Amino acid sequence: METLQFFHSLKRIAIKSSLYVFIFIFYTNILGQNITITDDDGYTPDNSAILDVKSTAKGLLLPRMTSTERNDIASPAAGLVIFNSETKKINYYDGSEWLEYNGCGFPASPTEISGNTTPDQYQTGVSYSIDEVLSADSYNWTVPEEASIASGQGTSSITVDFGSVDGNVSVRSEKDCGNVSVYIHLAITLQEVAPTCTDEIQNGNETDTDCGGSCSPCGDGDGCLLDADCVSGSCIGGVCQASPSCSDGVLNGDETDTDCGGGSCPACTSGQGCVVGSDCESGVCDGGVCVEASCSDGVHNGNETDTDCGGSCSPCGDGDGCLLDADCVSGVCSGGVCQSPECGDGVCNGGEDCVTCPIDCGPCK
Ligand SMILES: [Ca+2]
Ligand SMILES: [Ca+2]
Ligand SMILES: [Ca+2]
Ligand SMILES: [Ca+2]
Repeated sequence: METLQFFHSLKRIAIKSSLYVFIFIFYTNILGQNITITDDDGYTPDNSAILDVKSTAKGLLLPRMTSTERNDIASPAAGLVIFNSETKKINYYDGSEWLEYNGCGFPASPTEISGNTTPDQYQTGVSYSIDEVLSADSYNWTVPEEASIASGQGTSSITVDFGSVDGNVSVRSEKDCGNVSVYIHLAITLQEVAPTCTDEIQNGNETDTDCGGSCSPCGDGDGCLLDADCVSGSCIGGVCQASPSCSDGVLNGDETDTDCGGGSCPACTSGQGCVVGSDCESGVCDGGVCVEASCSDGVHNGNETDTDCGGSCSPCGDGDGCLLDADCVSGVCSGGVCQSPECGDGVCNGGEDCVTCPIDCGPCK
């Protein structure tokens, strides 16, 4: 019966105050207690509302009273709401005291964004600004994909570093209490620029910023697709590897074993890997392994002064290389070459004897 009483009292009030406002109360199902007050006779009440007040031309007027009048309300219900005519704020009773609904209004939207709508792709430091909005505490900006706000977020002007994607520069006003305005937008159409190897952007067919592809090769650690994209000549897993060196402790470059062999590192010692004899200190690569120098390997190696002779091998023949007289069969090393025996060379050699060459071999006794 309360619903019907409510209906009758509302109807009385409405008819008294205005002939133009219709009140429709739906109480076909009293148990549902679904009540609508509206000036739109085509309106269907929302089922979720026990009381649905609908108008596009008028508001809902709360009881207006002073703080004293408010405080005189006996046993106010939690949730009771009034408009405080002194503070001009909506007050509500939380069950134990009257509180003021936060007076934080919604800030107005900025009116217009000023700035370049056609900057170049990847252009940096492009400025955008708005006029300050009096009711705003700060501003939130958004920028197109790939772009970033270089400075000024929160303020009325920003600088933007663009990527290659068009989009909107947008901004809204915000209040410290969390209330925000709607965004306004400025459409940005980026202008294409031809890639260069000096524009500090990875573009064109570059594999990293300004290198690789048709630019000069990239340094260690840069991106790559092919070995040729790298200064080191080594692209593994899309990354330029460190340039091989003969001291990096890694078998790389054209080395035949770790840090030796190949065309640019020192020769390998015996037991290390090799491809050709020149990869080895001994000059002898046997089955992919460097072997020790010997006096019979057909290679000038070890301390030999010529191939397989001199040094700790047997002396060398005439015309072979030598360091000492002892490196030579003739016993005479001159100018790095073993000399043929001669009478008068100071050595009794070449079949000389006291008869044929007493000057070298001494007088016969
Ligand atoms: Ca570039
Ligand atoms: Ca190495
Ligand atoms: Ca030898
Ligand atoms: Ca002689």
